[in-house]
Amino acid sequence: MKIGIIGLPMVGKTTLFNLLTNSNVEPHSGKIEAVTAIGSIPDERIDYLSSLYNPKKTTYARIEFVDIPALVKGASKGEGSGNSFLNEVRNVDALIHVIRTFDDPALPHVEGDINPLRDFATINDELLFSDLAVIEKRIEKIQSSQKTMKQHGHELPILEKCREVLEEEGNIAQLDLTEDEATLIRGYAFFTQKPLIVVLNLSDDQLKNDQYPEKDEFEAHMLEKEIPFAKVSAAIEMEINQLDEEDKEMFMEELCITEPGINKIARATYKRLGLISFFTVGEDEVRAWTIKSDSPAPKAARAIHTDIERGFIRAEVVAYPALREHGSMKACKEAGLVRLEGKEYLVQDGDIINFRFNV
Ligand SMILES: Nc1nc2c(ncn2[C@@H]2O[C@H](COP(=O)(O)OP(=O)(O)OP(=O)(O)O)[C@@H](O)[C@H]2O)c(=O)[nH]1
Ligand SMILES: [Mg+2]
Repeated sequence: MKIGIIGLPMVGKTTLFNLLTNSNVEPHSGKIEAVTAIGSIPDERIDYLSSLYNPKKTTYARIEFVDIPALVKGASKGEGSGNSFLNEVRNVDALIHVIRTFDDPALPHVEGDINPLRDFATINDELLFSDLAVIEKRIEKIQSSQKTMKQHGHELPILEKCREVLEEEGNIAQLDLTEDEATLIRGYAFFTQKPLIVVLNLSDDQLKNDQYPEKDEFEAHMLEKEIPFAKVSAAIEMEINQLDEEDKEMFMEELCITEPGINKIARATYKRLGLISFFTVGEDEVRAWTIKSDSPAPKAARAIHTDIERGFIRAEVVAYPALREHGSMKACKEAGLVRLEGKEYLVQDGDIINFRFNV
């Protein structure tokens, strides 16, 4: 899975990217190319399983993040460096929009003051215009000759439907598409069709007091639009990460940071994308696997290897809380908590699974 990080200039995109992926990209380099790196999603359940099995290798769930250059108001009309680079990152599965609420006189906000709802709308418009530009270009191309009309004319109705909803300031995600229509436009990878998660970058004080400018207005809008949002303080967390464990805990407590920002972001992302984790355990490896929720057992097995899906016989399943409570697989077996599940079983978040298969 690949998630693009977008937002206005100087909001903390690169700082967040570094935090999420443990990278070291220089902040505010004014780069206009996208940078990609992989982040491990912390999971206490994996920590525990790893302490139990002492495996050679421990693998957390992974998400690929892309630090996308800043968008500015009017970029779609050529302002700043324009937004043509956006077309190079259309292949992301979801977008994180970073909005800044921290105020720093040394780093003025591009719009002069802090207003998260305005910034949300500015970026939304840029995504909308960028999709619109792709659609208009395509329609023009199709209509340019009889030959292209004959070959691609059937795409016009759905493209026009998309154009219409964008012109009314809606997004393509809200269209009720038939399967055929969805297939026809899949290749365009429209931004306004992608799941969106908002990350607010707060100052340490704002995070501690859960207060920032225009908070009520902003949060009401997010709830109304059903957009998940997470509040973090990227720069502070970066600093805390450099400390040793003891100091880390002390600072987190002092700043009322109950959990690292990446956990909040991962949770919002998994929820928005309808994802869950299941685990495999053993002396070689303890590992988290990410799948769509409501996946039947053979489909979940596919995340590991298609052979296991093909040769699926049964799944031996223990729920994580049961293992945590009883302390070993043996004790779970004795307590009758290891279930044998068949093809129809829908894998649950936190299931520890041993697949039996035969190919
Ligand atoms: N005070 C404060 N400064 C921050 C915070 N987050 C980031 N910054 C600072 O803001 C500046 C810009 O941060 P970046 O992470 O480079 O922001 P960006 O959005 O990637 O910026 P561009 O790529 O130039 O658009 C840096 O000097 C950061 O140290 C924060 O939470 N508080
Ligand atoms: Mg940056």
